Amino acid sequence: MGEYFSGIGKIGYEGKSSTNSLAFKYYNPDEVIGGKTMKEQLRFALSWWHTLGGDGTDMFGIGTADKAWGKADSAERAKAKVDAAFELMNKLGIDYYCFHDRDLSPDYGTLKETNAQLDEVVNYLEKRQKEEGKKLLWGTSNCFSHPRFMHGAGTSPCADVFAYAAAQIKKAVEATVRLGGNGYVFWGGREGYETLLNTNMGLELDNMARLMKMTVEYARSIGFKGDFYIEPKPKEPTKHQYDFDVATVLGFLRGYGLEKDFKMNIEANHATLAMHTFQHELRLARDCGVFGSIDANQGDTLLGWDTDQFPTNIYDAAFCMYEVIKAGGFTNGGLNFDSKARRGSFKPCDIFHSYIAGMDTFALGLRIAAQLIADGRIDKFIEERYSSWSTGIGADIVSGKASMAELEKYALEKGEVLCSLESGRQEKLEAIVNNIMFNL
Ligand code: XUL
Ligand code: CO
Repeated sequence: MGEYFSGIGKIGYEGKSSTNSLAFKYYNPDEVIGGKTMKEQLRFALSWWHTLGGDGTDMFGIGTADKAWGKADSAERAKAKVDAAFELMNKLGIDYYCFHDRDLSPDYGTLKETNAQLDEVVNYLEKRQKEEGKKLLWGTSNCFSHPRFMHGAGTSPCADVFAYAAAQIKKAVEATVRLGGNGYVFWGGREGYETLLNTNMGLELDNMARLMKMTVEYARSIGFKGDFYIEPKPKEPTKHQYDFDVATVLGFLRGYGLEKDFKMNIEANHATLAMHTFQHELRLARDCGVFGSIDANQGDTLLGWDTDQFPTNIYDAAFCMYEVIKAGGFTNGGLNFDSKARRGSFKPCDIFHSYIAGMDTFALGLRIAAQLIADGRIDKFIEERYSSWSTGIGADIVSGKASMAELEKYALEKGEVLCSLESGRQEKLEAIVNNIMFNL
């Protein structure tokens, strides 16, 4: 087994004044921040698809990066990818990885042959992950790339395609369980529509729920103890994706009685495509008890698609880690870099620069979030802003004691309530955040 990234050694922590581009400035894995080591708080994961497979191909041009890993034969390449992945994880100090079934091993034409080839790679992966002490954060199934999924998988108008997708997911779940996966993700690849003129939306949603129910039952029956996640995204590849955003997915889960089995895998770029902030999606998931895992990346404010850039926005990372800490930290989830280096960043060392940038961004975000919480001004402000709900009429409303008639009586006696209001103090709070951030 050769070395794929010769000339690059283990990436160490050198602190914020280092100018070494192959060193961490903020990520110090064993340093304790907010009661846990940074490694435990952040649970970084490598994405198999972008990192080992993504070569920069876009709608206007072929790949720019060599991701053949020195092998022309696809079965040999699949194993080489495993070796390259573990070398990367070891050098970057990343403990977890995530995959789609077809990232590990491609489609070989028949499901039988495809499954047999996948087994070979899973066998190898199982052996190598034990040797290297690496873990599977989550697995998933690619039910969107092949032409058979052109109209969707679980939401295809064709029952044969549904059956095929179920068979493929069954196998992906088995691989996830064998590899000790902490989670299993549903991202609604082509589960959506282009036009309602050809779409039976009610049936498609019912079928999607049927597929999820079957998956949960089967996975539990073969011993899967981890979490199931839905990863919301509003559009792309279809014009309208059913798993639009956290709120929509919550409605779907509750409507079909799936809410006890699923949490959310929230991706930053998907949040912004849905016209939400990343923090909005995280906050809603946290408040509704369905926060699970994160796909860390960022979009571009000028581009209306999923650019999957490595995250470098410190504000977003800080507010994200604030929500993660407030949610009690990750349990089965983690921070998966569903991110790709730009097409022009095509050299092997760009993979390192990208991951270092992303990991340092979230490490700094964690440091800031812990400071925001320790400082207490933001939390105290929010607590005081809502203090009218813990006494008097507010407490009576919360406990269900106050009726509409009593509230009417109260309002009539009280008169104008404008004078009960306080300023929202947004600018003051934003300045507090800046003060904490730039004092670190
Ligand atoms: C696509 C996306 C997927 C999911 C897993 O936008 O984010 O890679 O994370 O299928
Ligand atoms: Co994703």
